[in-house]
Amino acid sequence: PSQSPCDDLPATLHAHLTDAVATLTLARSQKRNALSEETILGIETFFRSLDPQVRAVVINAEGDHFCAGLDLSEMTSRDTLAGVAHSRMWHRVFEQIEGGGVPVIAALKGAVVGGGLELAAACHIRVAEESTFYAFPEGRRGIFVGGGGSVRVSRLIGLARMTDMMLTGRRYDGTEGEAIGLSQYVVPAGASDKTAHELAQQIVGNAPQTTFAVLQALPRIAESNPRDGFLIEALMAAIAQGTDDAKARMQSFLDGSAGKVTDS
Ligand code: 1HE
Repeated sequence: PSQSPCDDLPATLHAHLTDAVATLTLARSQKRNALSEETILGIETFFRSLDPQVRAVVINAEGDHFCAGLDLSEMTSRDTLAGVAHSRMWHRVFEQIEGGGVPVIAALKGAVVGGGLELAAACHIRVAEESTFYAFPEGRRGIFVGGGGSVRVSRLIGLARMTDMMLTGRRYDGTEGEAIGLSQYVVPAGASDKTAHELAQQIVGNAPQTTFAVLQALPRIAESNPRDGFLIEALMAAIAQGTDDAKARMQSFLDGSAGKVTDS
């Protein structure tokens, strides 16, 4: 069954729900899916109103480009303080994507630039078509990243590559992007949405305690000093193992009724 998971979205976003997978589509291809304030707030509305039955989200886009970043036509009207508030608003919304408790997969193609790359970086898995190109045009526009890119993209590719992208306007294509960590997958033209939904289906079958551990504990462990990280890991492992769900899954492997690692 396919239905709308959220009735209150701006015209620049579409959403639908199929079983436990919700899809959010950037639907402003005539402006290359540039992110207006209304669209950013619509993304927040979508994530805040997600039904608890949703176990994975795919963010995809209409047209040839995932997202051309910040809507530059709205920038000129903002003074300094309003600019800070605007950036903090993006942070709040993207934190909802990254920390909302549901795995989010981005299906990328064409331009993934500026704020579009920041949006992609807030997702947990990125599937890029070969047509994808990544860049930070902020340097050329005389501005700086404001949607969390200095933290999230630096973490994905390292400070040196982030510095180079911002100073020189360097672009990476889909294949190069996968090699340096901008996406986890690279797929042929037209295939990102299908692959993203296939991955979502695999995630839906995971135990909730594992999804919780991966989304909530793993990033904290990565930011911790190793001694704290080992402790959080041990606590999280014990909590996951102690669930009836984990015990049932391990028993079904021992009974021979659960798949092996080598099964597809
Ligand atoms: C836009 C935007 C936009 C396109 N804001 N309107 N982002 C950028 O600096 C990227 C700017 N965009 C581009 O470089 C190109 O548009 C693309 C490479 C993405 C696509 O090129 P193309 O030839 O397919 O399309 P186009 O003809 O350039 O654009 C089609 C329309 O979309 C056109 O409007 P039209 O009314 O003349 O048809 C463009 O003006 C419009 N458009 N991109 C507004 N970004 C939280 S801080 C984040 C900071 C940033 O993200 S800075 C990076 C901004």
